[in-house]
Amino acid sequence: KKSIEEKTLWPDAARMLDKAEKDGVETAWDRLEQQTPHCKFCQTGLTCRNCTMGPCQIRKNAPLGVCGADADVIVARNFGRFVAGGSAGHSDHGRDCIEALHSVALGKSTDYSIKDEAKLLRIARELGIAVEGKGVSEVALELSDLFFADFGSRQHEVSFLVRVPEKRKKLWNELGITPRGVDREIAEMMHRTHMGCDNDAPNLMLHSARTCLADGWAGSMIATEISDILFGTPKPGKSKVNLGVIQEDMVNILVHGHNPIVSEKVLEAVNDPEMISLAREKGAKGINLAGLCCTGNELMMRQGIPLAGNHLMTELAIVTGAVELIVVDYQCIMPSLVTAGNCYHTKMVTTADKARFTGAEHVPFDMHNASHQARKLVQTAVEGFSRRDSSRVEIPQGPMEMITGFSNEAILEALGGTPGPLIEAIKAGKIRGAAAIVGCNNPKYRQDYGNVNLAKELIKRDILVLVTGCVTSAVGKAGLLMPEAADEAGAGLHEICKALGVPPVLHMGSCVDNARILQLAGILANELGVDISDLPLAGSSPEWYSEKAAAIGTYCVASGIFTHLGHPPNITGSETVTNLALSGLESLVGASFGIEPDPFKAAEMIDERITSKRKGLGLS
Ligand code: NFS
Ligand code: SF4
Repeated sequence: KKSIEEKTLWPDAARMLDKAEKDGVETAWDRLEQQTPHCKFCQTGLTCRNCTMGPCQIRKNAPLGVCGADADVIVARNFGRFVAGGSAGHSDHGRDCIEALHSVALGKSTDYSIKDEAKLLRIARELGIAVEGKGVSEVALELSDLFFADFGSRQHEVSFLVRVPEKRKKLWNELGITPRGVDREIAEMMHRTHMGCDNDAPNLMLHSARTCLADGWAGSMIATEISDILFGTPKPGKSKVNLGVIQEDMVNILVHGHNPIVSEKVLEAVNDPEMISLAREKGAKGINLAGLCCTGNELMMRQGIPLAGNHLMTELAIVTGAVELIVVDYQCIMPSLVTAGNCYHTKMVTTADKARFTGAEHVPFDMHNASHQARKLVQTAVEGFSRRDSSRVEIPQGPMEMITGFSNEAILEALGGTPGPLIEAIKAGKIRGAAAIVGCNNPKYRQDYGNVNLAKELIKRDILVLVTGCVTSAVGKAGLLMPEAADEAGAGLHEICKALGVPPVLHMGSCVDNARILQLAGILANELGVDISDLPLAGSSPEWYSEKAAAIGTYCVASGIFTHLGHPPNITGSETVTNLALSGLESLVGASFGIEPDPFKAAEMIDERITSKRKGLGLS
């Protein structure tokens, strides 16, 4: 049995794990213990359930499934479906954003509006839409139509490939992995992995790459750009992170999930004076909103709303006993939250028809009722305040301060409008390169140990760190998102951070916002006239768990960026697939995966990569 110390890096988590045990609340760590050891066949990818002649398991004395599929085919098929699931998640979120923009453009929704017209026009122009003489709604309509088309089957390539360097596009064309349409690539993956279709592991892996490229350069990128258009492009600002952002004397509402389409409306309702006076009538000082996971990142980036924590903090936030309401939309929401909530007075409300949780109340949100529904929710929360049992409340104190809001627009502005100064700093070796640390928590690791230590090691080596998703909370709690953290950086990075007044670790948003990092890589490559794979860049997901994280890793590699993972996906049962992932992809797309659970060794691995890329560019 793991000690609390072995489960997490954090005092706030440790206190709540202790309380959970006393209160009889089961957590992911407990259930992991019950599930260990895991099935070895599934862990290595050697189980196939794709038809009823099976299920089949590949063993020494049974090397082929009933249909004749071998280990390579089964592993590659399983991986293909895995990343198709992740790509579908990000992209269906993107589709919901398009629907919002579309209904605003048609004047059908008064619940949403266009907050950043300049960005709308800029993107429309970038994608070849003539904007002169047109009204904002007309442009928004044409842009949403174009994005809808990016999900279909009639385009030869998704629109945002205009951001991809020519060399990379040529390479994708030659390999036959140019992403054509988001839904098309995902559906084709389901088709290819039906029994008796694509039975060549490398060919399946190429389509995995294509599916994930459709996620990164379309589904996710569309989600990010429309969210900026509807809710504002992030600018640097202050916020706070850890469970201490939950307030004892206030009504506490947590938003969890992914799409700002829901959480932004909850924020509006929380700020409604009528709601606040209702809360005061009930004896609370006011209404406090905090975020969890990615939708927390969305609200933090644009509105500075504090973050209560990441993936493994979601159950523990409820254990404070001070949360009246947890509002969720979709993805990464543990079904156990309903049960945890029932141990206290915490109500869980679902908002998406495609993500219902047995035992939770369902208050469906759509484009035409969001403001109304959000007010209803906030009212429910306020009413819940009187049911709080103060003898069971325990909130860890002392939230950490952090700086958020580094969209590409904000980064370029900080640099004086062009990427030139960043490139100069890279050339001079003051910034030796950049690494994006992204993704999740996984109870198989000591929570955030890998996320935090990798970031610390990289900044020491003058490697600028960019973070999104659940790594945000990790590095934020460690103080690395403050300008003062520059003191922990190497001399070169320290100098640049001090000059610009920025932290050595930049918060760039939620997981779909990894698209911002792709865009930045494209900008830098184009500026230098090279391919993305020539740049001193790396990606990393030390504690990943989800299908989405695997999709991100895959589009990162397929875009030419070496990507470290703390542990491999379930592919090790096939030597062909494993070798392809770890080295074979290098000759195809100019990047591959690296696996290393130890963050100090991983830093070494990333450093080596960045050094060799610098050499390739003729830099010392
Ligand atoms: Ni990303 Fe967001 Fe967190 Fe992992 Fe889940 S919230 S989309 S998948 S757990 S980083
Ligand atoms: Fe078995 Fe082949 Fe069916 Fe998979 S597709 S379950 S390997 S028979």
